[in-house]
Amino acid sequence: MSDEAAAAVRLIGTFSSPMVHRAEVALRLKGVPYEYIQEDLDNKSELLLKHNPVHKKVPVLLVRGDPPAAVCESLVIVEYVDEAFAAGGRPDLLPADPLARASARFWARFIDEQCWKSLWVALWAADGDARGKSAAGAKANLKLLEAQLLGEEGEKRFFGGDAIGYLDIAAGPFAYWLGVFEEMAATRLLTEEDHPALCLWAGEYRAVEAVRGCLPDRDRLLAALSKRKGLYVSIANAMAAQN
Ligand SMILES: N[C@@H](CCC(=O)N[C@@H](CS)C(=O)NCC(=O)O)C(=O)O
Repeated sequence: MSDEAAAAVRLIGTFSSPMVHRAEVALRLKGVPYEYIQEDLDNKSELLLKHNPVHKKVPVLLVRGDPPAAVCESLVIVEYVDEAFAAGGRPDLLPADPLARASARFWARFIDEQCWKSLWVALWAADGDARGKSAAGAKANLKLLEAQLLGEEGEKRFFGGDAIGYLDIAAGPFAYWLGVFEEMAATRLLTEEDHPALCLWAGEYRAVEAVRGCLPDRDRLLAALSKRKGLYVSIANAMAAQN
């Protein structure tokens, strides 16, 4: 895609969203200039509802033209950005090898479908028994993910090796947002004792310039997320009821 087309990229998001963070990191790593459109999730804009009528959630990436095309879902956006902005010596986010790509996608799906669910119930469910059971599952899930950082020659800096990539972006919310959620819920799930490699990775991830440049101020994030605590509890209760 040309630089002119890249300049037309707009991201609908909100600063407190870990899923929007994924999209921003992908754009920054690829060196794609973008305009950020701040969304108010308590009063959703026509623009968001029009372009993500299915889920009505951020992030949404608007690309090209009038009317623009919309790409929804954080990991779909990351893959789109990787493919659409491949030229010009930009770094690849997904590995080149098909097996490694499949593996990265598998673990990203594991993060979204299993890890977050177990973490969410462990952090927020009203039922103490459900919280306790889910905490054990969440820690075990994090341990499984952590094992992906251990290569044949020892611990890897990032999931794909020496350079940050797709799976790091998928797991990125664990490196910053999870600590804030843990503080709000007064529950520790990701610890240096249980997950030393994942904690080391989290430090490496936060230190990457493209990541550092779009991490929100922690106090501001804590204040914004705290306002949504009631919503988190009701989502976790519904998840616990399905188990
Ligand atoms: N699976 C979606 C999840 C997106 C998501 O949950 N976005 C939240 C903010 S983190 C949102 O827009 N929430 C608004 C709502 O649920 O009404 C993705 O990965 O993009």
